[in-house]
Amino acid sequence: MFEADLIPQLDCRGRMLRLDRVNIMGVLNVTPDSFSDAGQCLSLKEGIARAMAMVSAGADIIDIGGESTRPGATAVSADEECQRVVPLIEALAPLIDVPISVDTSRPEVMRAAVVAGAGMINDVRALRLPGAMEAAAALDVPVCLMHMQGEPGSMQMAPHYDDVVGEVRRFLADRLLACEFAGINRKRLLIDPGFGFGKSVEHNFTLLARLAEFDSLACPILVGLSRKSMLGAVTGRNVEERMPASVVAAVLAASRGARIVRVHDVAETRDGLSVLRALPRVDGGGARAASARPSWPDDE
Ligand code: PT1
Repeated sequence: MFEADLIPQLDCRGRMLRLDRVNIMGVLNVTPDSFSDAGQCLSLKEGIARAMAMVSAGADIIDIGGESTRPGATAVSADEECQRVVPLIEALAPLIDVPISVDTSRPEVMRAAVVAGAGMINDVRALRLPGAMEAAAALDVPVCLMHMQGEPGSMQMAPHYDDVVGEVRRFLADRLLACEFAGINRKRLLIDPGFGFGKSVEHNFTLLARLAEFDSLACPILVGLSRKSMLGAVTGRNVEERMPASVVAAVLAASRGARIVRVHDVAETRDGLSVLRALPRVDGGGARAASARPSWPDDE
């Protein structure tokens, strides 16, 4: 058997994502509210340049989204969403070696994006929109299932949980089962607790502290903490000043088992993860020490 066969990895339409280490997912939003050039969308040229810069800085996957899902965001039409992401994916795919994921909940966008060259689906609605489950199953690419309470327009109004970790875990376990029932192999599924999606600051930090409890779902964990308001709440920083807190949050998530960190600041996150990676394994520390950091390929 070849050594590569022993390394757990995700096949993103021929582009591999290794799961024996922490991967950096670089965020590329193609929404007018993300990059405000007086309401203009990110130009194709600029999108390609940003994606290639993130790959050069160490991104292992690029996540492209055409609909903002941040708190209070308003929905766009499927046509508009396609027009934003498809030309960029088409132009970018031949220029980079790393996989591209499409951040969408709509089946028509999933199909068009995968035809254009995307190798993974990142769905903040966990394939709950009509037709999304069937589309993802037919496309046969890895899918990230994220937890969200409510919808982006209203999710931050009154988030409530009796047991946030238990409820998010239960939701993800149910979605994993629904996917398997629809014919999606569990080996192709990732889970994400959905930081900032219908959660109070306290809910978010409880999920981060107890991220390792999602290990029992036996799927790689993806997290997005970068620049989020939960970091603003504890630092008092505006969104453009949250890079250091974001790097710390990404490293904390990785130390608790996250395999993919979705970030804006790729180079800085890479440095932070290098520090985590430098920690030798400590014997005799019991379960805490064992889970303090993920295993790395160069350990053996
Ligand atoms: C995420 C994520 C995402 N986040 C996945 N996809 C966003 N899988 C978009 C705030 O509180 O965490 N995981 N796609 C961006 N969403 C938000 C949410 C941005 C909350 C900001 C906030 O500031």
